[in-house]
Amino acid sequence: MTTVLPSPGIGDLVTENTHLIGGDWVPAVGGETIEVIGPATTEVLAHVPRGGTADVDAAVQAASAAYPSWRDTSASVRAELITRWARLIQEHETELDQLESQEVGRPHWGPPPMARILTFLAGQADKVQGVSLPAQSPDVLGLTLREPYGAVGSVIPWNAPGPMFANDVGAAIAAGNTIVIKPAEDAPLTPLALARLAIRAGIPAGVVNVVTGYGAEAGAAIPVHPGIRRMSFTGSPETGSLVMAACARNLVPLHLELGGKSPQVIFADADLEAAVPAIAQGITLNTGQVCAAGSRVVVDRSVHAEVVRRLAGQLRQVTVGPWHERVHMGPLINGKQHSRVLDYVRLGSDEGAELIVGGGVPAGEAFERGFFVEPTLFDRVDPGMRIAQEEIFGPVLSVIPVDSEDEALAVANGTDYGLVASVWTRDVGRAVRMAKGLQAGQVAVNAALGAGVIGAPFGGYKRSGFGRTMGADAVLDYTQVKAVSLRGTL
Ligand code: TXE
Repeated sequence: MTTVLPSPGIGDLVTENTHLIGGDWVPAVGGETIEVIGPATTEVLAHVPRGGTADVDAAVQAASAAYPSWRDTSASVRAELITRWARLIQEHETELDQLESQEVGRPHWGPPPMARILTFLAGQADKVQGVSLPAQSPDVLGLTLREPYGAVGSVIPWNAPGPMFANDVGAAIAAGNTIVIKPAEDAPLTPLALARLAIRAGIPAGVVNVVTGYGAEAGAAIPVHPGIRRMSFTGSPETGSLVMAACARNLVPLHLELGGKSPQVIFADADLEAAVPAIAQGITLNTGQVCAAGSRVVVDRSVHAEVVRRLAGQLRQVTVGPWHERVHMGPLINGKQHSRVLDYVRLGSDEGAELIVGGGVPAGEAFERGFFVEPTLFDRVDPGMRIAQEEIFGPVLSVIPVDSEDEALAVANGTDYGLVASVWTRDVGRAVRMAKGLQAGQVAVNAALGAGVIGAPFGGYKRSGFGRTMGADAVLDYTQVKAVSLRGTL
């Protein structure tokens, strides 16, 4: 394992101290900046503007001014521009991968998915359709139009800044909206680089605006701005509830993508050779900082000991370290998340769960700086424990033994969250019952969560949020329906 972080720099897609408003790369109105820290080394990677209310106001004005012409641009031209953007991203994929690796701290994991996401969304732009409606009289034509909202707002988190940016911006502008988006203060560089490529692709000035800054400043200014017609937020339930309250002021429609406590249910007849590596990967990917992370293993008691033995073996093999191809798992994003995850690990032991693997900071000089934690496995977790109920957002896996299918379903559904779930069984009848019974926006059967399905809508049940990203539904979510009745003279 290499423990030296390569220093590729931030590349030339990002110009320090500027964000994008109306096609111009400008500093914050207040002139202040924020340091972006690499979580593997705690070194400053770059500075970005500390935007606030005035910057958001300028961005919303630019988005509102650009809206009529973008709305009226033919859907196939919008699709072509977004496709060109996707191609440019592909041409710069190594640079983008390095940039995101550095600011999030994750290891290199192959070409980033932004080009694929945008190619899919571009293909939806000219498939936004209304319907024709029966009319009471022969001289009346009834139909629906699906129209964009106007200037929309978005706040995204730091765990996957590139894909989050592509998902939200791509869907919004494919549908004909213009957007003001605030990336997380911890990871704004990949979004700024993607925005630069959007401009290079020929997407007109003002269609995509990026305001960097802190959540309580730039973030909070977006949903309350009277020019914002629709809002999208991805992040914690606590902040989601603040954004929802802010949207209530101007009655702005909202799409919320919050966290998860996703169950992975293993029955006695499961293929453990397939299930266990997928589950280990599901909790160590991006150091567990994935809203869909499968953080609870709900396992039939008859195979429980074997599953724990195998999971422990898998997690012990996970190599932890700074950015490098051969490292499986990088650091957590910042000091706050580091303390949060280590506090949850202590809490798990205090609550009486059995610590099987990990539980601390890896030993060695390479880990003295940076926000590293070990992959951690708790066994004999009671479903009521806080470590089984609350999103930890780190590589901490809880195993909960159960005695029946009914109990497995009750435990799997027994949290406030409902983002994704997986089931491992060879019994088709049981697979069908579980797929229907699980309260989650996505269910995978005998497959890793998501399982590489293209165009699957993604979003939550219960307190994991509402609205969908990623599929064709994401573009439709960025439209509103108008019913038109047209009377002609006979
Ligand atoms: O999230 P916040 P944090 C969960 C995860 C994590 C916890 C805390 O459990 O441990 O949240 O992370 C912006 N108005 N998720 O504190 O605060 C902020 O600048 C408007 C799950 O980083 O939700 C950032 O851009 N915006 C999640 C974004 O909100 C505000 C991903 C997310 O930050 C704001 C991230 C405000 N008042 C964390 N305050 C997922 N679902 O994937 C902050 N922000």
